[in-house]
Amino acid sequence: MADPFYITTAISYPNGRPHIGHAYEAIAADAIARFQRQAGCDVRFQTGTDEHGLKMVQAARAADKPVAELASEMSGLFKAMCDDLNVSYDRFIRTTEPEHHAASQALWRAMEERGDLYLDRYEGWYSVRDEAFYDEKELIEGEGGEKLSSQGTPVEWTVEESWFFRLSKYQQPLLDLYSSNPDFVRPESRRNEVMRFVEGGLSDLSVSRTSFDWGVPVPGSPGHVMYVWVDALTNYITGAGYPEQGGDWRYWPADLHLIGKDIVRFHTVYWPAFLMSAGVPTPKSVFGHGFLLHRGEKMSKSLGNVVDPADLANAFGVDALRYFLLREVSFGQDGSYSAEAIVTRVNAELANSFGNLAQRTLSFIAKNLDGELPGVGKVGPVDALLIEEVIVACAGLKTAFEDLLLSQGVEAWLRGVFACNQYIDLQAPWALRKTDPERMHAVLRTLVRAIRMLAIAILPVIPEAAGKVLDQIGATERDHAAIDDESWYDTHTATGFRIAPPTPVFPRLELPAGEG
Ligand code: ME8
Repeated sequence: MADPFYITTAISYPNGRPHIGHAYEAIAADAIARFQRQAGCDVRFQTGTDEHGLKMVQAARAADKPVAELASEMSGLFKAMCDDLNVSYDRFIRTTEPEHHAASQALWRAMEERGDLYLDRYEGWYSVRDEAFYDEKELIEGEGGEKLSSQGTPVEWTVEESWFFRLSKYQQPLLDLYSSNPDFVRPESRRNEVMRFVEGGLSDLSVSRTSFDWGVPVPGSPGHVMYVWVDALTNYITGAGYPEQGGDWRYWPADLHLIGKDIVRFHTVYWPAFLMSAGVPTPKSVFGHGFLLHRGEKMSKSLGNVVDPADLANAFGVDALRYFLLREVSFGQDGSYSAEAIVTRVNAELANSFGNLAQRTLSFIAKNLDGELPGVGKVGPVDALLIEEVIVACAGLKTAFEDLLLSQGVEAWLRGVFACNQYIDLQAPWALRKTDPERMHAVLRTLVRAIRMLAIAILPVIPEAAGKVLDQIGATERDHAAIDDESWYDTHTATGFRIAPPTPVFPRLELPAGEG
């Protein structure tokens, strides 16, 4: 049986339309999921929407709609975004599903049985924007002297009867978890932040609300709904079948929760503590990616720079957007995007480099060899050298992706593409056509082999375009293991496959009117 690999994104608040930050997270998770499938894992990839909480109630009030209606409408847009961006999720979960309510209540009961939940009164600061409680010592002063959370969001003094979770009890177990599993929080900078936070001591956490009823009811406690983060985090085990320990439970513990840097504390402090309390294994790793900025600025409705990912995908193409985001941003750090940056990078690296390589090679074969795959020909030492460089480039991508160094992985791959372009310029098959057709065959054959390897390696990033290149050369095996399959070419030639005149897979992009 293939090894299971369970990857999740955060589940988004459907209180508004998806933005490019959501698209970024979904695309990154998708590239990792596709990569692990190619490596032969039994991948389970979950994404979805986080539909409860006061923030949703307030958004619905502002939109003058029932909250369930707003949630359904916006959740549909998040799902459509994933579909449009070729995000290959296995499950799109909504926290309003009955199955998720049952899982959340089961987790609650398990924590209660452990003696970790007690009823008390909550008095303190709450930020609706973050759906988070803050200690007095974490607050900062706003420009008008008002109190703000450490994230700069408004806070309200809240007094309610509430259930509490004994988070304080888990300080040492959490510190033990971080030291026994250094990959539990990544990247390193986030791990240090979290450890410092936990070392500073943990207060018990208010985990229920009575001031509204849009949430998962607390079992046996009428009038209380769960604090939205309790049920939100539970989505990850709902997706593995909790509380049943049947077939899907093999995916748990998750291999990777991919989330943004703003919600690392919820995933690396509260979540493992809830799980330990309930006697459920903790996830293997949480990775907090950086934020995507628009021309270096934070996106906000007031600045009017919130970009709909569908507009970017329409303007530049899905694969161009995916490539740009994964290549441009060093994974784990903040990154910036703009129309010019997308156009420049995609034209340089896809259209002019990989695209041009495939286009020149395949159209030359279609035109001059009637599409027939070239035979061995007159082999030279440079041919084996090129193949070696391409193998190293593809292996570089693989090692980097295993460590979630996505941008470095694409960079390693590009070195292989550049090597091919240099080779084609130096070997000049078009000149050999008249002078040395046998040598031309060897050169073209080497190029087709190299193009196939490069296309397989880059599939997780640009699945549609790389898939088309592979279709054009008739390559059907697309797993990682197939990259090194040296017999492929000969077996394939024997089928009599012919390359048809190719249509370019990576058109050159133009800056839309009014941009730049
Ligand atoms: O936080 N760049 O939902 P959300 C990159 N429901 N990523 C960004 C971003 C940006 N500019 N803005 C947001 C929530 N994100 C909770 C999660 S999980 C059990 C519950 C990321 O809709 C953000 O960091 O506010 C988070 O990982 C995801 O988008 C959803 O954010």
